Amino acid sequence: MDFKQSMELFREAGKYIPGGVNSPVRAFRSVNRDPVFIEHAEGAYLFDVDGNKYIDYICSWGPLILGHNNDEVYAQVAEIIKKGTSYGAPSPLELKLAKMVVEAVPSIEKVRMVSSGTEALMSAIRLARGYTGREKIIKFIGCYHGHSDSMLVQAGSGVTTLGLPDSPGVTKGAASDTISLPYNNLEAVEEVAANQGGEIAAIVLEPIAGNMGVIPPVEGFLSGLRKLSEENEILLIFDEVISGFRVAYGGAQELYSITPDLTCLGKIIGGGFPVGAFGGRREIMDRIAPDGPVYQAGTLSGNPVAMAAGIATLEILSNPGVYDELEYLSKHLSRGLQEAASSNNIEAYFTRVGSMSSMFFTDQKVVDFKSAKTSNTDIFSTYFNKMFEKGYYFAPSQFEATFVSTSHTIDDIERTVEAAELVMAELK
Ligand code: KE4
Repeated sequence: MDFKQSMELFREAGKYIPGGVNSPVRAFRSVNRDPVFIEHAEGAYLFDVDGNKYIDYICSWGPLILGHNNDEVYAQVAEIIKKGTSYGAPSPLELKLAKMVVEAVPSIEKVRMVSSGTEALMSAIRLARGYTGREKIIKFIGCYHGHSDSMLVQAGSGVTTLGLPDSPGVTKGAASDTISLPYNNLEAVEEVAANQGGEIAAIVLEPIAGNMGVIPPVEGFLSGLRKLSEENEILLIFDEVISGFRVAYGGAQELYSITPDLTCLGKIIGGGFPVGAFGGRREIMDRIAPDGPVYQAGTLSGNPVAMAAGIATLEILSNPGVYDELEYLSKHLSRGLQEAASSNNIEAYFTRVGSMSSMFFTDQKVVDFKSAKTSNTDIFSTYFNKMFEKGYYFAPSQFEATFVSTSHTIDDIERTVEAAELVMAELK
């Protein structure tokens, strides 16, 4: 594979953009290579500026559950763009997507659109504080909830990938109200609630962690948090920016039958356009301006183009059989990689919920950040690079998720597994 043009672009980009990228994980730092620049994408495939083709297992970090340039999404976007791109005023499309989200996620009675997952979480945290009159927030080590100050405390995703201490610029004040506890550790939450329950506005978590690699909730964790939060009048916030419409049409809360007080969404509901959303019970959401005193706003919130793409995406996802297809493809991939690793005596731990999965290069059972960090990131980097150079584009970090889309074929999956078998044989 030739990467000449990408390398030239990356060198040039470094002069104008921090790290040459507009989001740190894209810099490929933890896999010790320069990123490639994408020229176009189609279905399950990415094509870089040097003409190399890849099977894409990042899917734009989750949004493209239907693959790149889905015909129906494209058609609806092309149609709306003829009518303008941003009105700065209400549009019927915002109402339509809001109603689809409310119908899909019963815990959401009202929803506010924003332009990113970070904005959704930041707004939900402010709302929880405004609604309860309390200030402290419990989050979980290794979960990533976007880059707003109070969430950048022992965060996952790029913060973990780049091995950054909690980010400079986050003031002690901002961080002091955030309590970070080990994921899947209910006892730790019970202890804090016993001592400080009355000070805590919300418990926020990814109901399925996707930013320290994929880590499902252990039996009783979510239900225990639900019970604990009710007993202490703490709001339970599910960050479903990844899992929303990913693991089920109603998200992780449908899969595990747990009803949070607030839910944050993003990624898939924008169909590849900038979007985020937060929603929940009417009595809480009515505290948001202009009905209530908790201020939140956004120039491009509910942008008609993003709404059109989101509507088209959810319309397709609501069809019967879509999640069965995603389950079939993702199970086949995960099992194939597992067989490739075990047949080559490569120590690896596998996790999967629906069409989000991970392979950790460790012999430990991975249930939280601490056990995820036992993974051998050098072996991951070697595996990543060998697969990448064969045309298989996984997340350039041990601490991210692998996604499949409805545009992946079983042939794509089987070719990927065959390539992994060859790579694993070289690793041992
Ligand atoms: P954005 O602000 O990036 O739209 O969403 C933040 C966010 C919130 N909550 C969860 C569970 C998330 O996973 C994210 C963002 N995910 C990362 C990758 N894991 C986005 C990729 C990136 O940072 O470039």
